[in-house]
Amino acid sequence: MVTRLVGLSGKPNVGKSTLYSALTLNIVKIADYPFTTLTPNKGVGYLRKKCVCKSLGVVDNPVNSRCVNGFRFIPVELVDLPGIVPGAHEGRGLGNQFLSEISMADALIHVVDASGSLDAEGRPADPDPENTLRDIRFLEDEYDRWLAGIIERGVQKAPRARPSRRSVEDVLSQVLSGLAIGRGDVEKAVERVNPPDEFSKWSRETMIELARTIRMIAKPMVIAANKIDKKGAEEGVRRMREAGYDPIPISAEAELVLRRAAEAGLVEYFPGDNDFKIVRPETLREKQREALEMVREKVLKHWGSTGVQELLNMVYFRVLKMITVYPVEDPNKLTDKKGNVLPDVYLVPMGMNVKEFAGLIHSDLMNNFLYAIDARRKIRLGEDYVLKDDDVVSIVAVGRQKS
Ligand SMILES: Nc1nc2c(ncn2[C@@H]2O[C@H](COP(=O)(O)OP(=O)(O)O)[C@@H](O)[C@H]2O)c(=O)[nH]1
Ligand SMILES: [Mg+2]
Repeated sequence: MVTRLVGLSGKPNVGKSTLYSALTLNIVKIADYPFTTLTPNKGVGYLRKKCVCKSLGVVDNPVNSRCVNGFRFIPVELVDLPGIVPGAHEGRGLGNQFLSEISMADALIHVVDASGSLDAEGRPADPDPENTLRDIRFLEDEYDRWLAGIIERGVQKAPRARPSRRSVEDVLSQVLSGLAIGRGDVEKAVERVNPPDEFSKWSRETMIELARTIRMIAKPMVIAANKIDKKGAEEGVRRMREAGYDPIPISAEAELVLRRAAEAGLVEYFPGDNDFKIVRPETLREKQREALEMVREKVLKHWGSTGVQELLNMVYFRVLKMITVYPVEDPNKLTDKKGNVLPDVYLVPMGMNVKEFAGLIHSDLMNNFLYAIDARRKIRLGEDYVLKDDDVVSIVAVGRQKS
């Protein structure tokens, strides 16, 4: 599996921890999954995607994921980051620590209060939809200025090489290597910004421009417009859209209420559903019933869902451009060695070929790769075959040849 770390960022009190709790309260948890909470602020959430079992006409028994009512729930890692305040790039409010933590993530969910009722520091304020736009820009700006600082210091310390595009890329890759920013991303950014080959000619603007471009390439961000159950949220969402952003409206609190109720067996609800069913109405306390009805009226009926599942799916499937692939040992029975049907689903980056995929399962499978079998079409696939979403493949390697 190719794992990506997704970070929850934003100013204080926007609902990062609530969202994190909701996402990591795994009502579909895999019985013997090795971890749920990795460290105090790192945990496991689940993507929800239609499983291939139905279209293949089989009943599956997954191992690395869960299948519920024809939907696969696929584990992914999340990190709840400390709140960021203005001036963070200069070290304010644990700013540097925060910004380096942000850098460990491969993608960010930027949580904002869609109702706009928090000031820049996260204190309650009169609702103002402009606050949402300010929040988005300020986080980007803090990160860019911090990254520009790192670039500036790194470039000043760089050994003198003959000025060339190549040496610019070398130095930047080196400087940024600790921030989960790869050489490929650096090359793309340098190509776009086209800075002078000589570092001495770089202005502060060049550094900021490079930082901004690198951020957009290496740390893609999705905006979670939280607290849609609150007054003024609709206006906030509209303003963000008018300004050209693509926020996902969510209510972290509503999702948390639903998952807790589902975990307690009070309701039937799966993340991403557009409604829930009260299981035994007589066991509900009045307060609980009221809270649930409020979620139904203010969130589910009005917005279609709490948005929380869509948000996580969006990050992986659209922003990080991951697809799902099901490896099987037996292409006819669609099983692993033990007879589990469609045991695993892998998240892989779009564009990966089947030989690279074999390497994800086991290095031997890649090194001894002969060909793969497309289990749907029952045809051979060569090593260059580029995987498609929901492919079901069996890898054939030397020493593991099928009779
Ligand atoms: N109305 C409403 N309040 C929320 C929602 N999500 C979080 N909150 C509240 O916002 C406050 C701050 O939440 P918290 O998760 O601690 O924010 P953090 O500082 O960003 O981690 C708490 O009082 C939450 O109950 C939501 O979806 N709707
Ligand atoms: Mg928090």
